[in-house]
Amino acid sequence: PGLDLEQLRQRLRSKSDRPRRQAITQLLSLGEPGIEVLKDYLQDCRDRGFDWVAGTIFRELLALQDEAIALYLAEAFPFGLLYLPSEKGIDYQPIQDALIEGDWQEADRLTTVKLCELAGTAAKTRKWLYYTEVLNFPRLDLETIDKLWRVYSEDKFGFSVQRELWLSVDRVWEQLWPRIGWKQGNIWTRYPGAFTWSVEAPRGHLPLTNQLRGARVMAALLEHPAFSEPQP
Ligand code: UYC
Repeated sequence: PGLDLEQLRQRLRSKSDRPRRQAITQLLSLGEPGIEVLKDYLQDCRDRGFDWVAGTIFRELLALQDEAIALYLAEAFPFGLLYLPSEKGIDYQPIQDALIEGDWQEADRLTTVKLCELAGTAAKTRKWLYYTEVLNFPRLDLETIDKLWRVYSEDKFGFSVQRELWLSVDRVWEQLWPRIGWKQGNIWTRYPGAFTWSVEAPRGHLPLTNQLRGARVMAALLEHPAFSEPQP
C-alpha cells in the first residue's frame, strides 16, 4: 500500500517472485502511469531476455481489452515476446499464440503435435512418441518449448518445472502424480475434462504427457540434456 511508481518499478525487478507478481497487479490498478511502467519493463527485456514477469505483463495488458494498448503490443511485439529457434525448422508460433490467448488446452495439444513433428514422419503419423525418439531431440527445440511454457505461465508450467518437482520427490512417479494433479488416490485424472486448464493449476500440471504406455517418454523428456545439463 502506498508504494509509488518508482518503488513498483523496482519491485518488478525484485529477486523473489511474490513482490514481482504483486507489483504487476498494483501497477495495473494505477491506470495510465502504471501501464507505462509495465510497457517499459517489456522494452527493457529486449536486451535482457523475456522472463515470466514479461509474459505475465504481456498477457495482462492484452486482457485489458484496450484498443490503444492492443495496437501498441501488436506493433511492438507482432508475434509475441519470444523468438522461437528450432534446429529442425519447426514452427512453434502456434503454441505461442495459444499461450498468449490463454488457451491452455490448445497449447498443450499443440505441444504434443509439435513434439511428434520433431520426432519425424513416423511419430507424426503415429501421434505419440517412443522414448528413443525423445533421446534424439535437439536441446534447442526443447529449450524453446520450455521457455514458451514458463514465460506465459508465470513460471508454473514446463518440462523443466516438472523435472524440478520430480527430483524433489527423488524421481518417484507415484509421489509426483498427486503433486502435479495427475492422480488423486488411485484415480488418474481423466483427459481432457478433469485437468485444470488455467494458471490456477498446481505447479507442473502442464504440459501433459500421456501415461497410457508408461512413464518412459516422460522420463526421457525430464532427463534430456536440455534440462539436466547446464547451458554451454
Ligand atoms: N491422461 O490419465 N488417455 C490422453 C493424460 C493415462 C487414456 C491424451 C495424463 C492413464 C486413454 C492425453 C494423465 C490412463 C486415452 C492424456 C491421463 C490413460 C488417453 C490425448 C494422468 C488410464 C485415449 C493424447 C497421468 C488409466 C487414447 C493422446 C487414444 C488420451 C494425458 C488413458 C494428453 C497426463 C494411465 C485411453 N491422455 N492415460 O496421447 O488412443 O492420445 O484415444 O495416463
